[in-house]
Amino acid sequence: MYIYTTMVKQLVCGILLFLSLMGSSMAARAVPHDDVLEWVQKDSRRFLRANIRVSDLDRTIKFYTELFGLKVLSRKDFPEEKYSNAIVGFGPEESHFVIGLTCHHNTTDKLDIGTAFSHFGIATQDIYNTVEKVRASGGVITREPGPLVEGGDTVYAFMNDPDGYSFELLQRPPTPEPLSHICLNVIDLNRSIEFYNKSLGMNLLLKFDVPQEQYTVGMVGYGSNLTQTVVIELKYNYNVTAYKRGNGYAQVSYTHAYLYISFSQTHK
Ligand SMILES: *[C@@H]1O[C@H](CO)[C@@H](O)[C@H](O)[C@H]1NC(C)=O
Ligand SMILES: *[C@@H]1O[C@H](CO)[C@@H](O)[C@H](O)[C@H]1NC(C)=O
Ligand SMILES: *[C@@H]1O[C@H](CO)[C@@H](O)[C@H](O)[C@H]1NC(C)=O
Ligand SMILES: *[C@@H]1O[C@H](CO)[C@@H](O)[C@H](O)[C@H]1NC(C)=O
Ligand SMILES: CC(=O)N[C@H]1CO[C@H](CO)[C@@H](O)[C@@H]1O
Repeated sequence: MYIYTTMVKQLVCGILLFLSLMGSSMAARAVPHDDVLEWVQKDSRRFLRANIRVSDLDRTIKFYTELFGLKVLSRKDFPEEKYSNAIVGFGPEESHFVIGLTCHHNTTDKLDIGTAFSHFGIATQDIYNTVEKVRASGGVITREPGPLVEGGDTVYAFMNDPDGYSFELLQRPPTPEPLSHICLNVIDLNRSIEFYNKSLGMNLLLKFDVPQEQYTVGMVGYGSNLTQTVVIELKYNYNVTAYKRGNGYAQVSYTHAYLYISFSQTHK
C-alpha cells in the first residue's frame, strides 16, 4: 500500500506508480495538494507502459506476437544480473502504450500474479478468429466470445497467457491503439475513481453495474472517448474486501511533466 516514484529512464518526465494494491488506503493517502492538481491539468498525458514479470520470455513473446499481433520493440539480456527484458507494443513507445516484460533467470521465487491485477484489454477486428488461434495454440479461453447480454453490442472474450495473465479481447473497428485498457480490481470504487481523478487528472469515462455478474466498473483515462484512448478499468467485485498483490504485476507509468514532483510531494 505504497506509492513509489521514480524517473522513467527513457523519458524526462514520467512516473512509475506501483499500483500494487488499489485499495482505499492508497486512495485516501494520495490526495494531492491543490497546487498539484493545477499542474496535473496543464499538459498532455498518456499511459506509457505496464510492466509485468513473466517466467519464460521467449514463450511470452511468441504468444503475444503471433496471437495478439504485438510487436517486439526492444529486448535486452543482462546475464550478469540474471534477467532479461523486452518491450512489446502495437507501435513505438514514443506514441503507444506498451507492455514491459521482465524475466528473472534461474529464480526459485515462483511467479505469483496475485489477484489485484485483473487483465489487459486488446481491441481486435476479428475476435472469433483470434480466439480460435489462441485455443489451437493451447491457450486457455476463460470466456467464449459473445456480448454481455443477448443482443448486446460489445463482443468480448477472455483468455489467459502462458503465465496466467488474463487478456480481454474486444471486437472493435481498427484503432491506432489496440492495447486499449488495463483492469485492476479495487475494493472501494468511488475512492479509486477519486484517486485517479484528483491525483492523475484522469476523467471518469464510464461507470456501470453488472448485478448479474456481481461487479461494478469505472473506466478512467485521459481524453473523453473510451474507445479512442487507453483507459484503466477499475473493477469492484461485490463483497470482495481484499486482494493479493503477488509478485508478477509491477507498475504502470504515465507521462506527465509534473507528476514526478506531485508524487514526490505526496509520498511522505
Ligand atoms: C541459469 O540458467 C541458464 C539457462 O537455463 C543456464 O545456462 C545457467 O547455467 C544457469 N545458471 C545457474 C547459475 O544456475
Ligand atoms: C459512489 O458514488 C456514486 C455517485 O457518483 C453514488 O451514487 C454511490 O452511492 C457511491 N457508492 C458508494 C458505495 O459510496
Ligand atoms: C475529474 O477531473 C476533471 C478535471 O481534471 C474534471 O473536469 C472532472 O469532472 C473530474 N471528475 C470526473 C468524475 O471525471
Ligand atoms: C467514440 O469514438 C467513436 C469512433 O470515433 C464513435 O463512434 C463513438 O460514438 C464515440 N463515443 C462517444 C461516447 O463519443
Ligand atoms: C453475501 C453478501 O454479503 N452479499 C452481498 C454482496 O453485495 C451485494 C451488493 O452490494 C449485496 O446485495 C449482497 O447482500
